[in-house]
Amino acid sequence: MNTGMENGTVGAPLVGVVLGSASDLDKARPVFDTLEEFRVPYDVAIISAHRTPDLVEEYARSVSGRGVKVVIAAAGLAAALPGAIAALVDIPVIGLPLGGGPVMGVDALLSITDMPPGVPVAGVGIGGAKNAALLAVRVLAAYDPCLKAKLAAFREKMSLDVRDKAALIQEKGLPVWHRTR
Ligand code: AIR
Repeated sequence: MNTGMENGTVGAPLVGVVLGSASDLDKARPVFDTLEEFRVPYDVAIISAHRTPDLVEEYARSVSGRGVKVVIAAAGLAAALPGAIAALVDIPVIGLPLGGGPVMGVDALLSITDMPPGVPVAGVGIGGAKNAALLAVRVLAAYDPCLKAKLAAFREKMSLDVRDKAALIQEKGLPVWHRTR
């Protein structure tokens, strides 16, 4: 667990990141990097829906009291974790299906997206760790003008990067399309 101070972000965690296993850590790394890029405080818990069901409930019961606004829950295989947490909280839960295993994460993807009506989990693609964090940032930015401005700057930089790459392709001699206005 961290308080947010250790990773360059300050304050009580706004995002709770939950991993189904310590073995998921590397695959979830872009979540931490992206939240840190936006200076969003988070903490991390390792909790398995199947191996530590008691911790799922305890964790879920703790989130609102701790001021957590969004949960990102990542798991591979039969990824029940995001849904199990969503069943117990009122805040948005973003499910991050992790690849690997016999069907390369399709099992986790379906476990996360095919929730019964009444218990929504927002899903990103298999291994979509960066997008999971960006989605959490978007949720928080709806209530935070400073974060909204950072998000706008991030999107602008992304757009400029695409144009710069197109310019590089042109330098290589390809007839690149240009907008007319
Ligand atoms: N997992 C753990 N408990 C329930 C599930 N679905 C997932 C973890 C990990 C995979 O099982 O999220 O992706 C393998 O975990 P381990 O600990 O055996 O490496």
